[in-house]
Amino acid sequence: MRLTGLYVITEPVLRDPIEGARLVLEGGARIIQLRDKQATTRQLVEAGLKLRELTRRHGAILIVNDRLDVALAIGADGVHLGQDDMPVPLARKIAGENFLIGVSVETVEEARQAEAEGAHYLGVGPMFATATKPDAGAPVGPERLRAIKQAVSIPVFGIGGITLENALAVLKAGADGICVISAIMGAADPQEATRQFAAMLAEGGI
Ligand code: 3NM
Repeated sequence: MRLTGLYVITEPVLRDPIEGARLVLEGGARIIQLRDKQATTRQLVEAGLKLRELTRRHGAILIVNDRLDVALAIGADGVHLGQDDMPVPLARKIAGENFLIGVSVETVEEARQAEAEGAHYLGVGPMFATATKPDAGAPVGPERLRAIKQAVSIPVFGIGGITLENALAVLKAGADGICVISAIMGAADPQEATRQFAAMLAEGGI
């Protein structure tokens, strides 16, 4: 599984997750995360099963945000955990060796710890100001990503406020990929936005 490049996250406030995922998969995205902070467990499972079918058809990786139980139940490839979610060693114990575990980090210390505990990749953010996650801290910027990238050997993704205009700065800081919500799910044409981000990543050598 290739854990680099464009990583697109769903946001139901901006676009229906299934429709959004279909568009970005058709645009070439190969890593999708199901994220819906408002959904009931039942709704998450229903959306997750549909996304599983869709991502499998496109040969794409499916990650579920926060919820290891839902990720396992729908046959996702992995789970993405925040600092207040299930600790990585326990998630690993439940999910087994091959299940992908991504972790949100803000500092070099958190990054080192996540790697030592067995995370497969890191999300570092917020890179820039973002309205999508109101409880996100102050932007840490691409320089923090650079420091984290130098401290760990697992793939590092930048997240938060990333647009076509500022993505290159994140890549130049050493990111293996970028996570995007609003600049794609909130775009008039998510499929075209995905293509533009893919071209940008290619320009950044990813
Ligand atoms: N996590 P947008 S920032 C889900 O910093 C999420 O960990 C963040 O959305 C973090 O691309 C963020 O619209 C929101 O800014 C990303």
